[in-house]
Amino acid sequence: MRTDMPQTFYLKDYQNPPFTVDQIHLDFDIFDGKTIVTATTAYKKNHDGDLPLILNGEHLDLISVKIDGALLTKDQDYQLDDKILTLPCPAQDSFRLEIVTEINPEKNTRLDGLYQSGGTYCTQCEAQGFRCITYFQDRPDVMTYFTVRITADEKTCPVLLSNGNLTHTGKAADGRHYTVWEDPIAKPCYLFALVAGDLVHIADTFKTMSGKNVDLRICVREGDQDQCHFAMKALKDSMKWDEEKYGREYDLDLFNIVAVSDFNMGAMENKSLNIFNTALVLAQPETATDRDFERVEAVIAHEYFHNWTGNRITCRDWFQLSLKEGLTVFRDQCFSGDMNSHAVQRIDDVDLLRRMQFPEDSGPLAHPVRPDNYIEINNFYTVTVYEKGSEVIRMQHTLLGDETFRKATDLYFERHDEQAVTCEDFVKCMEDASGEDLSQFFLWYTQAGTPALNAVTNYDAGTKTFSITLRQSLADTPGQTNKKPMHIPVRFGLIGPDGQDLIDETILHLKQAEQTFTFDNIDEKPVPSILRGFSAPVKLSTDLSNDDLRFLMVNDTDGFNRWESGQIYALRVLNEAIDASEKDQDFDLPQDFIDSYGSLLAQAFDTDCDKALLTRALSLPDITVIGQHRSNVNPQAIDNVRREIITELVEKHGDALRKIYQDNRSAGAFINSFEARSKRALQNFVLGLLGTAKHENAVSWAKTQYDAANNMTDRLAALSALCQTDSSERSEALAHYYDTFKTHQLAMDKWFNVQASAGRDQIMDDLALLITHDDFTYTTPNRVRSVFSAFGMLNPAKFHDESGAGYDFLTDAIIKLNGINPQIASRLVTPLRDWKRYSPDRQEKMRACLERIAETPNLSDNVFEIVSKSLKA
Ligand code: 0A1
Ligand code: ZN
Repeated sequence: MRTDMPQTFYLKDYQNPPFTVDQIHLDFDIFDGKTIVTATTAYKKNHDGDLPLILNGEHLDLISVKIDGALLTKDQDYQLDDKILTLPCPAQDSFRLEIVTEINPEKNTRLDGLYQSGGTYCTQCEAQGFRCITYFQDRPDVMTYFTVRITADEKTCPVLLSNGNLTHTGKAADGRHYTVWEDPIAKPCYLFALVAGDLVHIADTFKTMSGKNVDLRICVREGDQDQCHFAMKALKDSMKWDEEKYGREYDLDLFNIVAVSDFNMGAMENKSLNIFNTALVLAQPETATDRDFERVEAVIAHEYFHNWTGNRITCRDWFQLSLKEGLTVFRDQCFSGDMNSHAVQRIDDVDLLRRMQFPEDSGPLAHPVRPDNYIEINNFYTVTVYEKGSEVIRMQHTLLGDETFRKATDLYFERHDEQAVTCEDFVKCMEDASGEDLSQFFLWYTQAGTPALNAVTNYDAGTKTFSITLRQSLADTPGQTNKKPMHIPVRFGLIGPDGQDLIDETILHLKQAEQTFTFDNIDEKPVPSILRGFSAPVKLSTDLSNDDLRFLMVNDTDGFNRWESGQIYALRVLNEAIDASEKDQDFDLPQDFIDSYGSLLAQAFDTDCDKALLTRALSLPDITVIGQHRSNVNPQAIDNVRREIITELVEKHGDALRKIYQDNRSAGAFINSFEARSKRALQNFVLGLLGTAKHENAVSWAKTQYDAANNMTDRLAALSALCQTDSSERSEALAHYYDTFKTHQLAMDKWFNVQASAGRDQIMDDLALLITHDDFTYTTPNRVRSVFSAFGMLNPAKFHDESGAGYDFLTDAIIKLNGINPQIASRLVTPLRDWKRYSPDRQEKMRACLERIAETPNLSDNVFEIVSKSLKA
């Protein structure tokens, strides 16, 4: 166990920066093996006393420090440790500090600050990477004007990029050259970026709403250009959408995107120089799935939208991270809905929230959308800050209505442009534009945990009144007890026996622990549709019967609730079956359930069928979702029961399923429309179902599909089905895939992923082969995720094998990665985090693994925080 306790940072300790920065000039001299950074910064004293200037700096070799030209001496004129450089308060109110540091990007496997990816130098400064470049007040409320000069070898680094406008270029000695960049907009240092390397680009232009032309570029490695056109279209669509929906125009003449293969996250919104994981830029049908295309579109939009929600208006401190992330996720979700399908988008967003955020919110690392303390801020780029943060913005949109919400965001952009602000500042704009009092609503930012919402309904035929009583409660979370009732907007409808809405859809404002809402003049017993569109991130329980659910599955006008009713119904059936199996009792799948599944399948033959929605309706809740509704979770047992039920459904509806598969088989040229993608989704869903049920056609159909595939969606779905088996077709397809795609990194990630997530009995042997494969490496996060996240997150039945072998496998990787890339290591702990939810034997093994990690020498703050908090629970 680490004995030195790392520092915890608290929101309540926030203070204004003691010094502000008028401007900074950065000079990068890049050589193979070392980079010299000279930072010349104009500081201004920002307080009355004599506070020292405290500069953050890590992994740096300090060469020299000068104030107004005078060289300073260590220990005499300043103090230095491995994290902080402290200068006593200078006598003058304004002064120029020149700091020279040496860094070694070639050796940087942490992938923050300046590092190298495939020969290209690039930066990642959010949240605190800038301090690995030079000594600076590394905090988002220090905004300033950057000029940057980059000098490097002209042959190996013909392209030299930074933020803002290119102002000078020229030759330097020894075959070197330089560029100078000036960013006219003040920004915090986490938005600084630099790229130097041998890159090619595709170019386009966008004419903004005021008629300005913006040059757009996507820079990639030679050979990858053809895979950039979809991202370029997504960028232009995003720029247009932000103008139309939010009145936001792009503010510079140039917008660059650079794709690199080694990246800790998805992408980064650096001002005018976004840096992306290649996985979220490159997309062409032969190597990217339909899902990849959707993600590229969404993330391109997300980073672009940050230009206003994040960059022009940024966060005062990192506790406010959701100010930019929640809002920007909300914006990208709405964009994707507009580009594709709102109902499908909502279902997928809620599905993600439930599978990932609900467990976080009820586990040992539960934290509010606005956390109030952290050890390592990189651990707080969470689904709570992002996805629940987006739900919190969505609720404000719901409370204000579309028009007033727009007025409120206009006010926000006007009032806070070029400022670093708080979540309170945002909500105040919502209040000022609407006249609403959102003080109770603000609890959504400060109270952790998912509220439980219970609905009890009553119809009185005599008085023709319908009433609904809503009760809310919020469980304790680490550090938070006795929580207050929240303001929960419950979108609500009443449906008559003929399937018609009996009232105009309304919003019930639940503000107290319990409230009853009554509706008069309801002539017949209605079925209530509660929480339409999932209008609040809560766990809803109701007194609806299975008949009611089946009725809503067909009749609800709200697409989300039609899907939701089917899921609740399926969950009930699955849970009964699992209960029976745990008690060694027989269980007969209810005929009503079999029939209602058959009715859903029949929809596939309607000419106007929405196949994307239907595919989701046909999908049974997965092991993770089912597990959330149980205690002493045994994922293997859940998996067995789920497979049995699927097998029975396939037996009962074999003809329909076979016909749906054949009717929807891809044929002819590849089409990338929403309709075509929906059709592929249905086809591949059915193939997966047949595979799970070990249907007699499954292997041969999957192999035929694999062999005929002209796109990655069909190919990977077929390969995935084959990978569940021990057939010769599996080995043949894997070998063929390897031969075909061995030089394409992203396609190879899928080759690893599909094997690591397969439910084969030989999985531990498969994994051992994968991590000793020549193409495996611990230094590329995508490859690491393709094995370890795929296994830990997508393969619960095997990861939680009772032997504990899965836990040990992940633990070894975490310990290894702790020394290579702490951010990636700490994210890999997630599958072990909720150990207390599992069966006692599993709990014991998971806890032992967490302890083994805790005892690792030189444990990083990142891993320490997650592991120690998990163990404390
Ligand atoms: N702001 C980015 C997310 C991001 C955060 C940290 C990173 O490196 C450690 C990289 C990206 C976004 O929301 O897209
Ligand atoms: Zn973001």
